[in-house]
Amino acid sequence: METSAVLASAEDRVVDEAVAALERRDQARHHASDPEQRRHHLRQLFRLVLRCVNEGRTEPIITPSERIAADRFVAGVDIAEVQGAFNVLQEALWHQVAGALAGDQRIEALGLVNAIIGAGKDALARTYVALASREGNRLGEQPAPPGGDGKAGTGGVLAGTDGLAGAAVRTGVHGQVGVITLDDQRQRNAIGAQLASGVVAALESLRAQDVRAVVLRAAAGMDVWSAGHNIDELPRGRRDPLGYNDPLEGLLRAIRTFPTPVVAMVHGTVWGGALDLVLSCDLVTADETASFAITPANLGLPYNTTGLLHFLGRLPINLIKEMFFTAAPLDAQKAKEWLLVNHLVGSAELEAFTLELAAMMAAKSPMAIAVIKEQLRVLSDYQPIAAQVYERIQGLRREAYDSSDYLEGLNAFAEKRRPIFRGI
Ligand code: KGA
Repeated sequence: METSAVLASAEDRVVDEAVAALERRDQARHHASDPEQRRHHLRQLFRLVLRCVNEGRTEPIITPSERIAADRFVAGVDIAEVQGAFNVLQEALWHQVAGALAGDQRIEALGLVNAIIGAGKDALARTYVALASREGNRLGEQPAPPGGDGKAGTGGVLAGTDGLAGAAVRTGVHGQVGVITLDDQRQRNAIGAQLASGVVAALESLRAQDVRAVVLRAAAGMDVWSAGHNIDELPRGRRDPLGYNDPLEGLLRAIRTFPTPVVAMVHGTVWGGALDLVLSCDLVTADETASFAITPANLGLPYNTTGLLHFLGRLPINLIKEMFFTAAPLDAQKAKEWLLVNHLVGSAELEAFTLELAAMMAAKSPMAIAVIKEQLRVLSDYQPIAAQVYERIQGLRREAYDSSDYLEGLNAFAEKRRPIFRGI
């Protein structure tokens, strides 16, 4: 069953559960509230989430969330109170999704719900912070302090929305440059539904703040820029591992269609689908610790056609073949020689250099840049292909992801051993 159908049929149940949760909270705090008004607000919020689910994007919740924040701010309602409605709705949605869907569908749906509510909460908090700073900080909080990514700058202050886009993703703003920091040390920034939706929400938040360029980086001190697709979240056969709705695929589209330049700033190692992410950014800066590997052959995973097109648009085919067939990391110097990296600079300079490069682009005409970026995307994606040819490719890929080799690749990773591939 589709996520939208599951949610559409659960509107009353979700709203009831969320209202009841808020009432329980109020009773515990001896607060009085108007249940009918609250039900009305939660129903509106639910319908916004449903619209986002139907459209497969988070944008429809952003402007209304900003409006909700502005209304409640003027009414003197505490931010925690307003965020509470989003939180209880999110929990009620999780319960519905978890009860009605299973396996990968459930993971995908939860990721989508998290991304949508996350984008709403982010918009809400951003509006509160902006209004509060105009009115002398009614939030009673300072904007989040600069993180490890905040020391070098372009003269601007890091107006932190740190932590709002999701636990493993932080955002900051230097002048007109947004910085998105991947910070999941535990799983080495492996890209699953949560991290991907966090980055998509961070992009939306930065777009609303009118940034003119974005830097995508790993947290300071990490040796791994990203370990690629979260292997634990890959489907175990009988299903395209990199289908259109895969969270990493959604993230790549969000970066590629984002209207400002996005610079991947690479310190550390890049693996598998994370290389697709780096190459989906508009420019790449790196230091000597950077290396780049594309590793589906280690997993027995047939890479998706869209992904191969991304590589074909960026790198020579002999390099693509060597990288895919050996799965061996390309070191920083070779990556520079093959033009995978625009600028290779020393570790000590990487952050300042990248922010300066981004600031240079941020000072140019945003309209011209957005249009040229979109033209280049459309032109480089343009690959007329007959339906029969595409279906043949899909058929070949299906044989590979239904094979015992693919399962062996996943099992070997989980069991921390070398895979034994039999080619069947
Ligand atoms: N997915 C899920 N969990 C991962 C992961 C991944 N891609 N990479 C690492 N982890 C987990 C790992 O299982 C371990 O969990 C923890 O992160 C730290 O990793 O603590 P646990 O529960 O055991 P580890 O290996 O101990 O860290 P390390 O020694 O610092 O080594 C880091 C690297 C990145 C070198 C190592 O973790 C690694 O080789 N990871 C897999 C890299 C990879 O092959 N990625 C490709 C994923 O596939 C992909 O993107 C696609 C779509 N593809 O290739 O086609």
